[in-house]
Amino acid sequence: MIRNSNVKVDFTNGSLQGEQIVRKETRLKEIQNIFEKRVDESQVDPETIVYEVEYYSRGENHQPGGLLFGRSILHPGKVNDEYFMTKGHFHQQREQSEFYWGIQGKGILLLMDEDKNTSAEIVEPGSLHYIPGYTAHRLINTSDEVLIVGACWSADAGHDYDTILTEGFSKRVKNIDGRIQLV
Ligand code: PAN
Ligand code: ZN
Repeated sequence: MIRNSNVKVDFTNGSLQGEQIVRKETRLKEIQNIFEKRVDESQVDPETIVYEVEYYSRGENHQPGGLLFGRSILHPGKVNDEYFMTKGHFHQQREQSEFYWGIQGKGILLLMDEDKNTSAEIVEPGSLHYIPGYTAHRLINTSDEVLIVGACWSADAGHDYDTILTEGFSKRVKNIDGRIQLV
């Protein structure tokens, strides 16, 4: 029998429709400590949603050989001189790589290897980013509109957030005198 796929991707914004779509939102209060300076609650509400992730997962989630496909939506905003960004992580299985691609908006993909060498790539509609294994990755929205980024990664890659939470990235993207700078 020839049948329809049970999931659809809207390539204008990366949104997924269908079964087995996992969705998660992350609020500022959950990730306050990734920013260098304290969140000033008179400037930005800790309940603000910083980013949303959705991906197609066929139940073989943590099994070897599986793939996950999805998108991240990073909202515009700042905490002092830093832009809204994702927590960032190494994969639990360090050798696992990942593809990102820009769909909407503009931002930066910050990459850091295990020796803390950092590089940064501009993410914009049509840009494709290969994140090699052994490389931590974080998205930063440097614009005033939403940043949407597609992603495809190994289902068993896993996320190691602790290393970044304790050691951080060796560089930060900041708005200094109205300019985007890697410092
Ligand atoms: C992405 C990220 C997503 C959110 O799907 O998980 O952008 O970032 P954090 O996981 O760092 O909060 C990915 O890289 N998966 O492996
Ligand atoms: Zn990843």
